[in-house]
Amino acid sequence: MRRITSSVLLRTLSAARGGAISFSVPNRFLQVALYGSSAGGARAPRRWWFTYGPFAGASLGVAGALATAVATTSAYQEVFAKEPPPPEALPNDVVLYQYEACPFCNKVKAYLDYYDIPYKVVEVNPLSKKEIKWSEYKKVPILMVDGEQLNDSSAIIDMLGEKIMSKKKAGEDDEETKWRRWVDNHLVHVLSPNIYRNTSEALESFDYITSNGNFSFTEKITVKYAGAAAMYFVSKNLKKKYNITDERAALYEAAETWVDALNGREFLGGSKPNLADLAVFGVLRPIRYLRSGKDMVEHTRIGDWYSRMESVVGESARVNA
Ligand SMILES: N[C@@H](CCC(=O)N[C@@H](CS)C(=O)NCC(=O)O)C(=O)O
Repeated sequence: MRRITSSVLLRTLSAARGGAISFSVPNRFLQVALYGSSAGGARAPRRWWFTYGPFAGASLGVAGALATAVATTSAYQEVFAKEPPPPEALPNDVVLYQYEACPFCNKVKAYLDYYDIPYKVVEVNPLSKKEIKWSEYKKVPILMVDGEQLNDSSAIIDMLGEKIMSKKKAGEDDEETKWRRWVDNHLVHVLSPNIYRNTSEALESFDYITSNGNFSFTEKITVKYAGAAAMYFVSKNLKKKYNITDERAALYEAAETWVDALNGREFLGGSKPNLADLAVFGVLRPIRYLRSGKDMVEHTRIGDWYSRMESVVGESARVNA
């Protein structure tokens, strides 16, 4: 415990000193940082059970209600259906090494969930990383597909697209590619300054992180308070690094930019989400039910699209508990 506390404090000091922090300094925290949103992700309620389920037609009598329910549900599912691969293309064994609220991991999960590719999850301890000791690549997500190791969220998604979905990679100038790049180069950098904006939001974030992550009992307590304090300072440096003056304004602007990109379409992909929709949804999932995510939905037009994404991505394809 003392070792963790002092290393956290050391990093806090180095960040607070305001010098240029090397990426490895905030990274140790970033990896824990976006960690553990139980309110979002796969556990988010499936809204359509309420909106389109049998209760929708209750006032029409039993037969009418059932007919309405069946019709509306299937009409809904037709529009918002998942797109599973042909069964013969499904791999036998897919294992995701992740941190629960890491935005990059959630991007991969959004893909696996939407395409209904069953996967197991191994939650990595961000301090010891003992679950990925065998790997030379030390970041998450790592995806093992029938024994083959895939690293880096965007590369993983490209590989899965080619191997399982038999999809050709979109061109560099393609709209989908452009917005996927925007997610990796812009959107993800706006998240940390927001979820650690002030002490109460930093504590809220670390409460999620420690409640849902793979930590020992002592790590949980230490990481919650020391991590929140450290990230509060680190996020100030991240703001400087990415030229963000007002973090909330930057988050709202990103959300509005995305809605503008939709240009009236249900999804960027049209009537079905494409990889950019899945990427934006995936990285926003861990923050959606934190203060920053609630503010974002309240103050921008992104909520409708986000709800559609929640519905269409549906239940998790994760197979282990
Ligand atoms: N470009 C990578 C970034 C992955 C990444 O930075 N993951 C963080 C967790 S959110 C991590 O593992 N950091 C560990 C470290 O930097 O040591 C991707 O898209 O997968």
